[in-house]
Amino acid sequence: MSSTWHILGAGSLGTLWACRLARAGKAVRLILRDAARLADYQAAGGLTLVEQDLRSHYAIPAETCAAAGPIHRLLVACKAYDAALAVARLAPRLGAGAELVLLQNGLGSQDEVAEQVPHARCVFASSTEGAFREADWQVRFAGHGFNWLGDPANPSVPTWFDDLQQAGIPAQWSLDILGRLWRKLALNCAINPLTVLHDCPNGGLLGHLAEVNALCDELAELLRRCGQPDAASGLHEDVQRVILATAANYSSMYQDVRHARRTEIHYLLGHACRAGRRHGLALPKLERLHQHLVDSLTARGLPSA
Ligand code: NAD
Ligand code: KPL
Repeated sequence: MSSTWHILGAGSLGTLWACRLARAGKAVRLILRDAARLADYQAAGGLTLVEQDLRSHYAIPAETCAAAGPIHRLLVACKAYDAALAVARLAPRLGAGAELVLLQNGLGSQDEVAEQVPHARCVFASSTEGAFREADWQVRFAGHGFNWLGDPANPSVPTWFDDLQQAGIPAQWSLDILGRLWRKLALNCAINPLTVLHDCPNGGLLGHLAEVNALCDELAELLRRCGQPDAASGLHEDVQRVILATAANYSSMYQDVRHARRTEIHYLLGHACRAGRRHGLALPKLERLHQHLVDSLTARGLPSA
């Protein structure tokens, strides 16, 4: 079985992972959207990773999804709303025993992907690393953060897990990856939409703590109802800690909106509201927040799902 890392999506996180794996001598191949993107990439001659103003260049081979040949190990680094369709196009190349690592934030996209490849193993990841695109094929790494990986269906650690440590990718295998993803989703729901609606950095929410706490009440109740009591425990304090620790930063959703990019609302606040409805749980504050956010995105001409 080939040990090549195929990386689907050469955006911020895809580039960060691809460059670190290639630097450690691992076999890596990028899968780009179409022939035009592939030609553009080939003209650029590779990916550039910028770390503390140190630029390194990696001429990683690339192909489009239309290429032939089996894929055994796939890192899915698209946005949550693109992941299932992108994987569906690769499904014929993903045979029995294939393993996917899903880097998407929020919840819901992991199940959508798994439906496309029922015979493959899907490892979920929750990442707090930060990277952003400076130019085409060039990504800056913020230089800190961590990755938790786990498989709700299978506790055994994948054979390739040591590759991450060898590549300097900070990671731990988690036996409670769903709890981790739910906790991050709750943090994102309590912070990100309010930063958009109040047009402020994370620290601006210190002036709206009653509103933040009321959302945390509903989010904690939702987590408990969804069988995630550990993710609910200490949520209010954790949200305030993150607001203080990232006071000068703008949330990822704020930045998406500012740059007129589609947000992942469907897999964050949208997922929380859908889960509440499925459990017959009234979440009036989260539902109102969701509606205000949808209205705000629509007014800006951005997708609201
Ligand atoms: P991004 O937009 O920078 O990159 C996504 C890439 O996927 C783009 O290059 C896009 O062209 C590509 N893509 C989409 N559909 C494709 C297809 N069918 N075939 C090939 N390529 C395709 O996104 P990102 O910031 O790297 O985020 C990826 C995921 O990681 C998101 O869910 C995000 O929330 C999560 N995340 C990102 C960061 C970060 O710092 N960037 C941190 C934590 C989590
Ligand atoms: O993850 C975040 C984001 O901006 O998406 C934090 C910093 C935790 C704010 O919710």
